[in-house]
Amino acid sequence: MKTLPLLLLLHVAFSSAFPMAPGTEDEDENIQLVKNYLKNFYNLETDMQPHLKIKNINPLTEKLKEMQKFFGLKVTGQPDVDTLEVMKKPRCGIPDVGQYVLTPGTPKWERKNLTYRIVNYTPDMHPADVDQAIQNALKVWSDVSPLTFKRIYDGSADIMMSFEIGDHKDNSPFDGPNGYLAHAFQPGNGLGGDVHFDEAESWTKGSNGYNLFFVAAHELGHSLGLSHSTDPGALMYPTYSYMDPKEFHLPQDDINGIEAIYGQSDNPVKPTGPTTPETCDYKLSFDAITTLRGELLFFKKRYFWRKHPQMTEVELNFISLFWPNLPSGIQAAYENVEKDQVFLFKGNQYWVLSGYDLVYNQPKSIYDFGFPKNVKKIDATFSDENSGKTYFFVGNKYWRYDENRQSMDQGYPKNIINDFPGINKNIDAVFQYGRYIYFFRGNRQYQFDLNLKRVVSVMRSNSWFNC
Ligand SMILES: *[C@@H]1O[C@H](CO)[C@@H](O)[C@H](O)[C@H]1NC(C)=O
Ligand SMILES: [Ca+2]
Ligand SMILES: [Zn+2]
Ligand SMILES: [Zn+2]
Repeated sequence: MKTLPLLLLLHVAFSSAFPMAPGTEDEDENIQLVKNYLKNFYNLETDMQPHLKIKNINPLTEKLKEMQKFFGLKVTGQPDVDTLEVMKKPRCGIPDVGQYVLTPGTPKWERKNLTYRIVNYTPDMHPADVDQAIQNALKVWSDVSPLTFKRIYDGSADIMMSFEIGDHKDNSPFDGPNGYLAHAFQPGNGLGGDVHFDEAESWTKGSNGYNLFFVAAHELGHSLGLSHSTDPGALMYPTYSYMDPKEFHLPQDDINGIEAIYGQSDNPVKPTGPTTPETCDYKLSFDAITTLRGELLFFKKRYFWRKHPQMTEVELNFISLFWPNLPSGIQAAYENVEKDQVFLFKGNQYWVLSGYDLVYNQPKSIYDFGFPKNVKKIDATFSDENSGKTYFFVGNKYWRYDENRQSMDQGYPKNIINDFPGINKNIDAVFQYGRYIYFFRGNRQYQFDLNLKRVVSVMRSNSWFNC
């Protein structure tokens, strides 16, 4: 597992999120993984003598529950498939013991003018790119706080940043490739504020290996006094995720954290950042929805929810975690079940998944489908499994495409209202499930019967999430 590249690792994760047949994983290896993880990140005492165990309380189960609660997993106290999957993700080396955004005891810097020093470089990157990544990571925090960072080239800085290998004499040895990527110390003298990167990783300025900017920005959060956040969209979430650094905006959860310690930035415009959508928010709306091999994928901004209609669990993920080359803000999506392909649309471009894999990294043009040039984007789309016809909704009109002939049917576009009575213009998302078509607009969902040609039920958009 450890030597697999990130993408492969995540693909394994994707296909195993739902219960698998028992005995397909090495039991002993999993138990060791669980023990090590809980020891490292949840203070599990593994050398406790059996006779000292408190009756009826299994510390392993209790710590496991704590970990499951932190990650928003089902709290079972059992090392189930979902739990093992989270434990296998590359992550920051700092424990998750803090329940709150601030480090317990709220350590902080008493000065606002801090210094930093880049002690050494990694051979993986050009030194100028390392400097740039670190500078950008510091800017993430100075933009939203009264803190300033001045670089010094020798002597002792508040924040000493270095690449280290294995045991580097601070009681937190690194573990070779993957696993722990880096760690940092809370504000204070000596090691306080320092950031260490595991030199065994492959550091990059792009999406291969680990992006130094993201890891540095996260670790600097610890240097300034922040702990791990339970918000899966936060920079201070403990596991690594990649997105295009140019598209990165510090999430609101992290802004709230740093402001709670140091107050607001001196900038007259109050900084704000993206918030993570809440699964059970009754106002929740979606950008696009599609089926994929029996599951439902609900897209919104940088995120998507994954739901198996027969399972109660819902998973919120970053789009970029599974498909680094897909943009955020997917506007429409459909599945061609017969070909095992999913088509994802944004603006006048589309991407194709074959199963779970992106077929080409470069998008294609929607005009391939036969749209006229005045169509600039697709609002929503679904493909009718039975007829092999794909429906594209744009404003108050719809087009119908024949998947077998690979061309638009004659006589389109038509008015949506005439053929889908009760469905209005500007649809957010649509998908087919069983004999019904589900249309989404804002926080409303319209269950449409294709045979009866009418809406049979109106529900909240997130009715699929068992809220
Ligand atoms: C930070 O500012 C204080 C007050 O202006 C000054 O005394 C101190 O020398 C500065 N420290 C650094 C490291 O620049
Ligand atoms: Ca490592
Ligand atoms: Zn961390
Ligand atoms: Zn260290």
